Amino acid sequence: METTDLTSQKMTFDRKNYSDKILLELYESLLMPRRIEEKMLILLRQGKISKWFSGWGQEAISIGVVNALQADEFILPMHRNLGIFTGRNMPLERLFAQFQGKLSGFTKGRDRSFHFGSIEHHIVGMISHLGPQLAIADGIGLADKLSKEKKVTVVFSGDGASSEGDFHEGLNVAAVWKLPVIFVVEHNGYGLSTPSEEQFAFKYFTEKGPGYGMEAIRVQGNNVLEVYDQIKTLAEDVRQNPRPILVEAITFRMRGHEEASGTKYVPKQLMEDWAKLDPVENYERYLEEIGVLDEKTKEKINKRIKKAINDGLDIAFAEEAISPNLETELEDVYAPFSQEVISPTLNSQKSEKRLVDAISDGLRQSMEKYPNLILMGQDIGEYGGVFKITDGFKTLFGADRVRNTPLCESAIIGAGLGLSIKGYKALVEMQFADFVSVGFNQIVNNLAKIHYRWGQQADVVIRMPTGAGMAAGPFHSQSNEAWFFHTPGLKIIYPSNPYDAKGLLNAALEDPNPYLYFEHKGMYRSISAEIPDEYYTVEIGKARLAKGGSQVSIITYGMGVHWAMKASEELNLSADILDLRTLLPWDQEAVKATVKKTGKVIFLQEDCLTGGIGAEICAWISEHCFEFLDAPVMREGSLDTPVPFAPSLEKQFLPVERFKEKLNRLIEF
Ligand SMILES: Cc1ncc(C[n+]2csc(CCOP(=O)(O)OP(=O)(O)O)c2C)c(N)n1
Repeated sequence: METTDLTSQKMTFDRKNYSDKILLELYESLLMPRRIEEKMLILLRQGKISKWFSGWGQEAISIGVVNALQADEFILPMHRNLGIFTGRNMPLERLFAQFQGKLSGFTKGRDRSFHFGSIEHHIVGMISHLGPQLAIADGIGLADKLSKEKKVTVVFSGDGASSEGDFHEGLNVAAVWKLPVIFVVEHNGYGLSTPSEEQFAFKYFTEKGPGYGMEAIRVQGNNVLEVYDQIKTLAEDVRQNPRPILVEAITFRMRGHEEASGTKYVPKQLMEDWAKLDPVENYERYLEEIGVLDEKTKEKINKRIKKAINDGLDIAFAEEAISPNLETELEDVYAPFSQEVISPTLNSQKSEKRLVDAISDGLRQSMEKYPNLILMGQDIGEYGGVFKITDGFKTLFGADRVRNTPLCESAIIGAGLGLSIKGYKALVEMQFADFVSVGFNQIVNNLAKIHYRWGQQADVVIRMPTGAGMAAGPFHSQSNEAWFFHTPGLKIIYPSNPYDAKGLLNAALEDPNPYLYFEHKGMYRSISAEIPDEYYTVEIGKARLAKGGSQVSIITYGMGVHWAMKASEELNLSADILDLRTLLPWDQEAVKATVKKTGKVIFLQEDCLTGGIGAEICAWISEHCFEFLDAPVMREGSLDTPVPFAPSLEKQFLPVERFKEKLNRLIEF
């Protein structure tokens, strides 16, 4: 749409059967974010706050929405939705403390402005990346639908953010799964300096809804009564008949993207036209015209608001700046969880299981143990997953809990977080670990950071079929554990045998923190062992001595354990082989113990050498175990190239032969 078309709306109000009381409540609710913003703009000029994202002129959308929903229905706002926060009656002193980075703010000074959520207020705040919000709303909507809660969730997006892939994925999943989610697009003409016509080539978002198989309506975003009435009506309908709806709210961004960036690029006339459509002034005039608002009431309301703002600011300003506490900062990265390892009973029944069966067995038992555990992944339903881990699960647990998903890794991981927010557990299967690259943002920015930022757990496990050796080429063979190893807030496990595979998966599903669970495709059907039939867990963060020896320490994980065993046998070595099992957090004690024992250490990984897990652990050994070393710390890994397809090239890529040579060198040192 040409941005100039946006003003074509006429501001007419229709009170329908709404009482004077409701009309006045909406007025007071609408006035609050405007008055706060006036104050914030002054504080910004005085250098008392550092940044401000203005919602000036767009307040009617937030206020219409927040008042139309029930207090326990989730709203997922963006950066111009102050009215959602005030409309949910958040204590203003906490809100202001949040803006100032104070301890009593919602993120304890760890994140800025509107980047926070509050379960108490049923608000899930954004991360800077904008689009990932939509999938979280899908997860919340899915939880409501599964629990038959008859609730609706509202998520916001700007018109600019609608160009992100996450927007498409979020809407598509909601449409396919008929989720009770209202997607409100605030069509405000610009995304930073980019006008709508440079952002997308359609006119109205209402054209998009039907393309997704979704109803879509357009509202005058500056008309609080219209937004309120439309959302209220839709919400009542969606609660009874769960489905997604796209609501396009036409409005305009009256100030800069953030205050420092200004509005020079916006035609002056456009600003003037839109100023006439100011949501606060027009609604106020309407209420006066119909005799609902008089001077005395107006004064009373304004006084009340002013006092609330000033009181809140006094408290927030009086609070001292945070004095950092190292322990709390580190502790809050993860949700509190203390694992109680469940060991198998002494004479437990055992059966021979391949790695693939062990994973499937653990998953099935966890599904039985946790009725709130939901599986999601491509082709995991009827088809049983491409590696058949979930074969028969749909019959056992039903299609609600074993969910075939569209092809959209980002939305499904985000939906997992949404489920977690509603008290569910989610397990997401990547068809191949390689495809996690298109869900990367949700993992490293949402799942990993949410507990540290505002104390929300992300009870999500992501299964990662990984590894090379099957001539599957660069996109079905990668070892990508190191992509995540560097991200605080995640836990990473990588079993090398059926016993650990089952026990570690069960353990990960018990823990409310986000996990990446790597399973080597090459071991699925080639490695088997007798393992207990009953449910058990393996300790997270604890390495396993795969073989005891005295000449040399080989520290490794996954397929590396099998290569190390074979090499030490072939070379007739007495090697101490340490299987890390958990990569994050890794077992420093066990690493130190083996180095101390042999004085010679080599790290082996299937992943490319540069920047891998070995790089970190070898650096740590050099720093912390220097006095025990009789030789340089060595490491071997795959070549620093993509994983090649042809078997001869792949053989050269993998570290097996180079490792043996290096091991010999180390022994002879
Ligand atoms: C993935 C990503 N790319 C770029 C940005 C920088 N950025 C922040 S807001 C914004 C414009 C968003 O426009 P829109 O969605 O229309 O929302 P509006 O600011 O107009 O309310 C941009 C480019 C970002 N936050 N995230």
